[in-house]
Amino acid sequence: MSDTMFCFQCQETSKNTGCTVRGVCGKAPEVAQLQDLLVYLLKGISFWGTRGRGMGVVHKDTDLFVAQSLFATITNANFDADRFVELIKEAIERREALREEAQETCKELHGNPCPGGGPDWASWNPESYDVDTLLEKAQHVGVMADPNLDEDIRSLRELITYGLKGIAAYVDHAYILGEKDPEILEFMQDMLEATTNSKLTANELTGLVLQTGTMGLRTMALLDKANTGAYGNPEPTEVFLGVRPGPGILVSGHDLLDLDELLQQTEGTGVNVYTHGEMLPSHAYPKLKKYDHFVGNYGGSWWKQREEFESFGGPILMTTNCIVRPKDSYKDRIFTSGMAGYPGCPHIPNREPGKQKDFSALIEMAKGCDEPQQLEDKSIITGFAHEAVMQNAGAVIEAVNTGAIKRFVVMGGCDGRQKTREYYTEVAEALPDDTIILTAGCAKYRYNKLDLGTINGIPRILDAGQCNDSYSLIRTAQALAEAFEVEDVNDLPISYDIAWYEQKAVIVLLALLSLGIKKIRLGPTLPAFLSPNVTSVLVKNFDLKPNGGVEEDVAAMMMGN
Ligand code: SF4
Ligand code: SF3
Repeated sequence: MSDTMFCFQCQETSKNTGCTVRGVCGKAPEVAQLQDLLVYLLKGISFWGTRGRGMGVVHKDTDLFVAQSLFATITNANFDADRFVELIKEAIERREALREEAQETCKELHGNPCPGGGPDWASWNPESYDVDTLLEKAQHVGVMADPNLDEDIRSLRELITYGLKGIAAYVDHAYILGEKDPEILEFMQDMLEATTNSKLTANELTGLVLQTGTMGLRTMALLDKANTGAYGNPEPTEVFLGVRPGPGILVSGHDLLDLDELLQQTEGTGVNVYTHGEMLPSHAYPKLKKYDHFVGNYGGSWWKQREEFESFGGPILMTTNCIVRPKDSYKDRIFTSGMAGYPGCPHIPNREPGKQKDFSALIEMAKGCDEPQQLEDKSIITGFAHEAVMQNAGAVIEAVNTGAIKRFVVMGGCDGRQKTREYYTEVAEALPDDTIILTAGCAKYRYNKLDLGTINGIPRILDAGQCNDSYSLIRTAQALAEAFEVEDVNDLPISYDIAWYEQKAVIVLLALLSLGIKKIRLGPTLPAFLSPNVTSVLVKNFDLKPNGGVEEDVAAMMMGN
């Protein structure tokens, strides 16, 4: 068993080449290796899933399981080795059930047990589920398992895989709220299968990258339907950043149903609920903001949690990424749910049919905890998702026509802890007063508390919501294109200065590229998993560029470059 690992899926990867000893995110080599093995086995499920589908053999729960398992491997979602052992075991059991039925059906249809036993990922069974046995196998299945693989092919395969991880997160959220689209799950398996196909050329894989972006957009649309269907269209809403007397529970991540059920279960208990990180935009949903004890947003971006969770004092629910290794001072107050996990922190079991998740452990703990210490007392505005922007479309269009608004700058994406991300604060400050920042995702925390004023009453920072609500930014761009009768969205006065960190930002980027959007600035570094040739293709076809200096980038964007 080796204690080395290789992971380069996120922006903070070591030396911008790859984490090989331990993740910069805190991921232990053992967890990284188990994640590699899980992804390998998901390709095995996809082998049988794609073949079985052609014969009418479909295991819907397994299709969703593939998405949920990929979701568990995104950056900062789940650090719990035991959980990955369970997922590996379930993956093999599900794959075997699918294989048996596919082979039997094939025999019935064609008279022979086609298509054979399949490749290793479709047929390997461990002697035991002992972690050492699994880790031994994991040594041979990771990103660098074949050192002779062409680096462009590896790059494109990983780009597709990371895009799929973003899709996985969003489709899981949609399914949780009852919005389903089996073709998305099928597509994920088609693409996982494609990443094992040695016949595919770099050109063909590039085509699949763009198809992944198109499916990413469809997934974000599905999640938008799920969120707005369940909770109404977000409304521009002032969110209080201070605290109220009384105990509180802090909710982070992206899962709105967890938040909804927690709000219902805390109503009338005297326990307040606060959001952290990517949960901030939930305050704009009519059916969530109605709760009086839903007090406000506490703190800032995910990477500040080591200080902010300590001062919060009460229990914290992490519904998805981003979890940072907790300090001992508050580790016993962290709970995880869904696909998130952290060793030693209690995990709230999934809901049983027709029932809610049981958050009583958090509520009881909150009653005995210190009250949150106030960090700030102002408020900020969120809730500028597509419907809210459409309702103000007249004012926006008039402001563009009169020259009051010269340019929109999309600055969505992820935040991260690297100091170089101060660039985004500086860009927000340096942009001229006649520009509007369109944002979504936790990238907003780099500038959402700045007082940038308004243009004709329109706030200069329009926050559409979580990273998945980048869909709203695309809808806004399309609506502007219609209003100004512009055929090509690239002709609009919109610039893109996107920050990325984890794989949900990868799918947002691919969605933008699939729409033909050009001249996107990406930072604070280009992904390590893009080989020089793949980068050149993106530069040539899409004019994708790394962000540069603040002044030069602002000047270039104002010139439409
Ligand atoms: Fe490194 Fe990012 Fe992978 Fe964590 S997720 S191990 S920081 S590349
Ligand atoms: Fe943020 Fe983790 Fe990506 Fe949802 S919370 S955008 S980084």
